[in-house]
Amino acid sequence: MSSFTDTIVAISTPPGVSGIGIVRLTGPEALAIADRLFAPADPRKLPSSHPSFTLLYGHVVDGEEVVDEALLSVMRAPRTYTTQDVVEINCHGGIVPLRRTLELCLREGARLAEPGEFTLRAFHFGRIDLAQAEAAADLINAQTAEAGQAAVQQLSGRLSGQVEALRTALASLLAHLEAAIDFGEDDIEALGREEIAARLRAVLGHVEGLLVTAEQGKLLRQGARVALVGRPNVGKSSLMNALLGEERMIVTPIPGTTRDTVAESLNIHGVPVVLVDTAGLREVEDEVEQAGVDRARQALEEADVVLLVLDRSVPLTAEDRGLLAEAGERTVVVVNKCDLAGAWEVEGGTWHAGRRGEAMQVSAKTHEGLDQLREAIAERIGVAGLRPTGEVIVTNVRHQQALTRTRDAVARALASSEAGATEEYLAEDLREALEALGEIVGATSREEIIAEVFARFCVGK
Ligand SMILES: Nc1nc2c(ncn2[C@@H]2O[C@H](COP(=O)(O)OP(=O)(O)OP(=O)(O)O)[C@@H](O)[C@H]2O)c(=O)[nH]1
Ligand SMILES: [Mg+2]
Repeated sequence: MSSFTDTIVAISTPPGVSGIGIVRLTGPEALAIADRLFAPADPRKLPSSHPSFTLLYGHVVDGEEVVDEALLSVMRAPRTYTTQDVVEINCHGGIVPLRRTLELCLREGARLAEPGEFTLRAFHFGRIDLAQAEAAADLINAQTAEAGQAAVQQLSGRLSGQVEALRTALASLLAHLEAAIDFGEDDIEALGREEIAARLRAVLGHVEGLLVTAEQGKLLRQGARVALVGRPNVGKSSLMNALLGEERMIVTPIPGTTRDTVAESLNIHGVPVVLVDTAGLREVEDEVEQAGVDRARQALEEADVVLLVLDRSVPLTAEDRGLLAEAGERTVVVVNKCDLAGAWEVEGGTWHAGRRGEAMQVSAKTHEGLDQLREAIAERIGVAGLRPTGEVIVTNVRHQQALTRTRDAVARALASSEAGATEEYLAEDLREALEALGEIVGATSREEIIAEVFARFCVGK
């Protein structure tokens, strides 16, 4: 992915059958290549002589043979996605017309684009910074509207703007310190210690504020895993169906119905939640069921939140008590079948099994208590403190790590400054903070970081 001067091509729409599909070209030869494989309906209107940001109607042709009827978008440098000439060929969205059009572009001199290479060019030519490039991938991969909003904010440069403001503040402070080091404090108008500390504190506060949003960002990006566990027949699969709003799982009165773990996604207040139904936990001889029980145990280990399901209509068993005894921070106790007469009591929202704890009373059958259960899950995964969409949220682990390094370096500088250390000490920490901030927007990123970022992209973006 080193050359930016050749012309690249990719199918930008997903494989499969659709109304239209787009073959996208960018680079110095994009228009010339389009001229050779496109026969405009009006022969005087060649792509290369066509004005920017217009559509051209005609046919993709291989010599005499018509490959497809198509609309061509002509976008001329420099105000394009990549800043180079871009041609998008809107074909019919089938595998054959798209592949043949792609092959014609390759034959006429284009090179197959690597994943993310269009966006890499936008970054390389300075139209967007690294954080904005990552936001393009995040937007494509967003699974909820809220995650999409966070990506849009970042794509528009709002996070980058804040990072740049921090870099400017630190760079100006560093310039003062370096001047003081070079010329001595007497010769220049040196900043007082108080002023330096105040400026460092302001930067630190801002960085910490951004880091607080990273927890929320992690939720929007990765979501949370919620496992339904319990002994057989308590209604785990019924609850799974009720929460999903569809009859996804087989439900029967026979204990041991679910044999494997099954994961489905659910949107809770904008956070993508993966809900995992599991085989009922019990001692078994059956080899198949045992394998299911092992998987259920594993799902329990991996979950961010564990819904421990109990059946109120029959007395608690030794298995229930055993699971209750294991209940930890991540566990929400769910007492199901509360539409039936209770065989044991849940008093004042607590369960009694040697220990006390909060319990949610629900019915998978009547859906009673399901809203409260959703809220309890939301609270456990930390959705409660979500910021309104539209604010800048740090959603990227790479950014979070760079901000953490920035925070540590600025905190060290602040401590040195308060301890009366020399300018050299302070300057060293500020340089590190600047370096870390620069990595977010790509100003100081090494090649490997950049390559890693773009490897996450799909082909054609
Ligand atoms: N009345 C009533 N019956 C329920 C409720 N939830 C589940 N059931 C019934 O309980 C039985 C077992 O339900 P499942 O959802 O298959 O239970 P499970 O925990 O997934 O069981 P395994 O897959 O065997 O571990 C079925 O007959 C359900 O119809 C409920 O809230 N009220
Ligand atoms: Mg089941």
